[in-house]
Amino acid sequence: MNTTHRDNSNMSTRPDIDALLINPPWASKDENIWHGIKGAMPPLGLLSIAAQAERDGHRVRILDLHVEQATIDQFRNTLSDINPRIVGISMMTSTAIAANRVARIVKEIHPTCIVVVGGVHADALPEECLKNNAIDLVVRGDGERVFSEILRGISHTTIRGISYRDGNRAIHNAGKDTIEDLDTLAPPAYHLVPMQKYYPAIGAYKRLPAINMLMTRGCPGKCTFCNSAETTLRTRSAHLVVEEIAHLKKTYGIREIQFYDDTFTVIKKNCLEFCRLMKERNLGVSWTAFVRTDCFNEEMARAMKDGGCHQVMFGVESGDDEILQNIRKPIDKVKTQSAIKLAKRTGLEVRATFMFGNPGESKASIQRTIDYALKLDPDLALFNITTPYPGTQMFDWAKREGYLTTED
Ligand code: B12
Ligand code: SF4
Repeated sequence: MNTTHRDNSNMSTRPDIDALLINPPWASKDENIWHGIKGAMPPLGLLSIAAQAERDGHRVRILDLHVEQATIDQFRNTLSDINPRIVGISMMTSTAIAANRVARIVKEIHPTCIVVVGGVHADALPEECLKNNAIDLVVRGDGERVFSEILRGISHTTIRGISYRDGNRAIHNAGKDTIEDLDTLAPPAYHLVPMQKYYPAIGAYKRLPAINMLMTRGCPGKCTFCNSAETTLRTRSAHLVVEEIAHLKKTYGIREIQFYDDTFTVIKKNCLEFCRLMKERNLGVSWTAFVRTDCFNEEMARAMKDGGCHQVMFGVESGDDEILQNIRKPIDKVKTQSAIKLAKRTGLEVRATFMFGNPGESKASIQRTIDYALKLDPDLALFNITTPYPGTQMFDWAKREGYLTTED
């Protein structure tokens, strides 16, 4: 990131780029602390939107404020050096405060620039986003085609899945975009981010440099705590994903991929084809993936291992049957136990995640989860406190029942 200060007044009024896409920092609540947590992976949503915009002939830049660990002053200076026509900001619930702040700084420096937000938080709470006057448009759903339409100058009043202000009123255009054929998308614009600066969280990788990828989007699961519940499941073709891995290896020396698909094995045929191709190409790239214990069997485990997978992560959540029912993830505990045994027997390292504090939780059910975790004996066990995120069934329930003490 350019840290030299430039005088704003020298700037031409003609936009010098079409779109600036910003990944906000993982800021803490403290207004004075811009950065909270460390560890960073490329923002795949923005990379995909940028790739589509470039394919359409637009000039695009990405500012990943998280990986750059930029101070607010550095961000202001960089922004003063660029004159974008449109700024797009990504928003998860955990980055919403920072994203709102980024939007205000953008408007302060470039008052005529159109500010667009998208991402899972914006999708869940568009009305709340529009309360920030620095935000002009909210995109719900997949962003590639919709952002492209905004860039092409199509009126936002006619684009599906956009929310905007009309006077003091929030207008929500019907529908939202879901890209059915993921193979039509341009490969993520990795060249627009500082690839050498990314590094994954501890415990998840074996080799560096490592990077995140997705083969599928969406999940048929119905879990009440999860933003992916009941989304539309789609997949990229296995051979295109393998080509992309070969490109990442050749261009950036990538030696490990972390697949962040909600359930990597859910489209069995494509997953097996991916494993076969990885074995055949022998790229020397290892990988990890998230799997549901009821979407895993001997054939899959063996194929994954042979294809270079070294770790699988299972979301076990609870050792209490009633809680598993309550959160709408009623996977048979015997099935979970045998899936974990099978993975270990095949030589795959097992990460298992658990939750405390789901509806119906008691001291006894927490103990049952701890006992169950010990019995399952994964290589790594992670315990999290349930958080009702906006956009989930659990959030709606907690709000309705008056259980939310804060919506921050
Ligand atoms: C990878 C990932 C991570 C990585 C982030 C690395 C990175 N740079 O991507 C890591 C492991 C670090 C992570 C951490 C966390 N994560 Co996470 N993560 C994911 C995951 C699995 C994939 C994200 C992804 O790449 N998707 C693929 C891309 C293509 O989709 P996308 O990002 O949504 O972008 C599309 C649209 O949203 C939209 N869009 C996005 N941004 C923008 C911007 C504009 C301008 C426009 C127009 C459109 C647009 O267009 C994009 C392309 O179609 C999602 C689940 C999921 N399946 O999406 C959870 C998810 C985003 N994570 C979640 C959570 C809860 C967390 C944590 C809070 C967990 C925790 N307790 O610590 C932390 C928060 C970290 C932080 N930032 O503070 C929740 C978010 C819920 C919410 N309401 O915000 C999700 C949705 C999981 C879930 N299913 O519930 N996460
Ligand atoms: S928790 Fe896992 S299985 Fe359940 S909806 Fe989310 S991604 Fe799907």
